[in-house]
Amino acid sequence: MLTAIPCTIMRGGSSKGLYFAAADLPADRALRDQVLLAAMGSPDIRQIDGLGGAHPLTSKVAVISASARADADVDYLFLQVVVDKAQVSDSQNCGNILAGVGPWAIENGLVGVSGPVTPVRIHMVNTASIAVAHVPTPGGVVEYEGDARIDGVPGTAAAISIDFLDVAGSSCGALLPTGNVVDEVEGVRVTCIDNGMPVVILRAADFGKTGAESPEELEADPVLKARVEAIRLALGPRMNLGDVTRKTVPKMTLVAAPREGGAVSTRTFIPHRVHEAIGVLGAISVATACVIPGSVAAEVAVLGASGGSVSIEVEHPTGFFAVNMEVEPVDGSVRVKRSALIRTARKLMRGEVFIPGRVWSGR
Ligand code: NQM
Repeated sequence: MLTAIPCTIMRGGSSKGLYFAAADLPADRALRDQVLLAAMGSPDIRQIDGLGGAHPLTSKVAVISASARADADVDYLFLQVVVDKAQVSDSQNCGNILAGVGPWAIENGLVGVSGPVTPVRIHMVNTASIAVAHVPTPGGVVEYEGDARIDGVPGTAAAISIDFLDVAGSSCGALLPTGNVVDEVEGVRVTCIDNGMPVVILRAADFGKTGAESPEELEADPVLKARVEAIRLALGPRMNLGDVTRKTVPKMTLVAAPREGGAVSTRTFIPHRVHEAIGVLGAISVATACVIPGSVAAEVAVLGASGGSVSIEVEHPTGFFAVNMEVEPVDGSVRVKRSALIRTARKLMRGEVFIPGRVWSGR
């Protein structure tokens, strides 16, 4: 007996995942997680018995419903299905999968088209914060094709511009969760920051790295991985995240001076595999650290003219991630009034995913 559950597979930014209506999944969390593990084929490093792509970036889920909030059209809950463990985590948000939420909400009747571009106000449940996605809808339907290019994804697609309004401290309670611009842990100077994603920023040079290594080279270094993980576990409670042993945050970003004309070079552990690019909210957090005087990122970053409006090109293993921010200085740190960026998304498949057993009787 197989249970059929309606599902859309989408690429969101440089990630890929399964998009569900909340009403199509079990309300019981444990049962819901069991369904999602079966849908993805976890735990298994190949995810051979499911739809997952055998990497954290392709083992992601969006759960979407109409929002009861006055400031949002839809609620978006992000879930990370761990590839090789029977774990589903809501401990982080995902700005890449977010890129598919607006198109999905319009096509599933949760938001009406309001012109050639339809703004969709998205309540990001994981972090109780709001993003506004501007979805191209010429002729009254979602347009996926276009000429926007984002690094980490081949080809071009229609641009979805996304504004983040209030993401500072959304997971950790403060932009600088430890109260310091720099902390020392395990003998290494770090900057802990949360502008939408909890990130620990470390200097690549402090680990004997240049910051130009490939993800494969970094993942093949067991000493580096052990040091980075020890720092992550030590900082979890200090960043108000509690015991992070089974959590996918904080992300650990090695920074170095830019090599390609951007502002800063990055390599990010998410937190055990190394990202092929960088996460959306992860990039916003790193870019924010670059403009905080004295931070570990500011020490290596090369910034253009600073002012109220800044554009920071974050270099990553497969290109650049441009973050536009409106910032104002406050007591040696900054207040970010707004962050904006461009993503693209592609609807890949719509149908039903079949789950072994009669686990869920449907709506
Ligand atoms: O930081 C990967 C991704 C992400 C998260 C990760 C993301 C974000 O690239 O907003 O997008 O850091 O786990 O999808």
